Amino acid sequence: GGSLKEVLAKKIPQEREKMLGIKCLHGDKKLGEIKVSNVMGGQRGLLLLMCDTSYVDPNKGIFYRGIPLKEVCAKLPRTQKGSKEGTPEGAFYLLTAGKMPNKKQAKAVTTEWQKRGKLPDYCFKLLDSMDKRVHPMAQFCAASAALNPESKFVEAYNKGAKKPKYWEYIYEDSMNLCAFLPTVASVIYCNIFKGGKGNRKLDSSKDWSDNFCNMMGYKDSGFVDLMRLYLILHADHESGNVSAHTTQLVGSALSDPYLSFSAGMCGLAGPLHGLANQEVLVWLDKLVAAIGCEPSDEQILKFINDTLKSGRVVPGYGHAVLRQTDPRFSLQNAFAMKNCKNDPGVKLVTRLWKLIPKVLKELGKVANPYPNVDAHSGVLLQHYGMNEMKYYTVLFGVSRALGVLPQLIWARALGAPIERPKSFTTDFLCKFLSKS
Ligand code: AMX
Repeated sequence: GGSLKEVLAKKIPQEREKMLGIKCLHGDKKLGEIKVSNVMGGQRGLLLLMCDTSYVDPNKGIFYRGIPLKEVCAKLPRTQKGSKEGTPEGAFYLLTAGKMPNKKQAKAVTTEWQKRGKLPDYCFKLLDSMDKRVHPMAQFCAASAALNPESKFVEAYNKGAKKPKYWEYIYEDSMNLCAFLPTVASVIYCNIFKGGKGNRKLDSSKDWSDNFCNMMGYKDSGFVDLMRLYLILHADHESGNVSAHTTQLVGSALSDPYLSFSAGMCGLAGPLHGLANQEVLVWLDKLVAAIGCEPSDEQILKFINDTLKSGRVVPGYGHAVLRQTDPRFSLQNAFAMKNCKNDPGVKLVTRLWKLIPKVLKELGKVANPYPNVDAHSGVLLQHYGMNEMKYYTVLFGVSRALGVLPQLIWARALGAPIERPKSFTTDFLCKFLSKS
């Protein structure tokens, strides 16, 4: 059989054996040393986590299951009539199974999510009762956690399911959660920004992205294709980032996927993580207000220097790992060049790409002067009329499910234990240092 679950059922025993072998044969080998600065610096630079769904190479960019992101986008099967993009469902298959799906396999995920997507009434009630001042991300986290009565894992665990079987229930929960997310996210959007109006029913002729856009009130097929691309690009980024790692950490306590994902999303809501995409638009709005939509190079350079002089960073530029233009930026720009190259925001972002790296390089301290994913996403969403910046991180969150949930399935499949790093007191450190 070729269903995703069957592919997993075949692959998991092999991977288990491989891991066990590595652990038995090489468990004592050293991967590096721990410096005080690593510990005091947010664990930066330590090889502490294993993650096979994706990998970020400083120079070569982002890989999903070993395939460069650009190639992922090019090769994902086009399952929707008239669409020029692959589907996020296909990306989920790739990240979970470790293999590029064929058209039938990608389509099968779409069909499964249509079937599983009927959101329980109590979740609608919860969302409808939310005060509009509760941030869209806080609503998203609350609803994700509140879906936990749906958990097949909890049910099986309480009935005494055995550890080697855990992944099957985590898989079921992950599939159901993905299926629920477009409805959850679109209800939040419509409740906050459209006075509660909007369609709440999944249409079985539409894929995951099309249903999501449709329920938010967007019918333009160009916007749906943008959403497909957006949801593919933001899905996975190794396992050390805050949202992925939090999901893993909470999942390691055997909290169910609804709770684990919700915890990860609480982290995504921070301004140093998922919230950064709205900062870029705020800055671009200021730029346009100060020097207009088609400023000269000199005017732009002066504006950038003023930003830096005021002690602020240029938002959308730089990265903790990447040392080249973020492929997610390039892929969005390629989409923009094909679909809306005359949009004033797109033109401005494209011009800035030519100007900002030079300025940042001259500072001499910026490790990566090139644009990241957030430098582009906002102007594209605005092109199609989605102006509610406060909502953008929810789109990121819906996408991130496609990465962190496969990571969770695999963690249980491989029997990853509860995470529990050891901490030490400052006193201990001082005594240790005085001896060394
Ligand atoms: N503009 C101005 N200065 C910058 C800069 C930028 N875009 N990026 C880095 N620098 C500065 C840093 O502030 C730091 O200065 P300091 O020593 O005076 O404090 C110096 O360059 C060295 O920093 P770094 O090693 O290059 O970056 P980092 O790994 O510490 O941080 C990041 C990475 C993304 C937080 C940083 O580049 C930044 O603040 N960028 C702007 C904000 C942004 O775009 N965030 C979104 C990140 C993408 C994402 O993950 N969602």
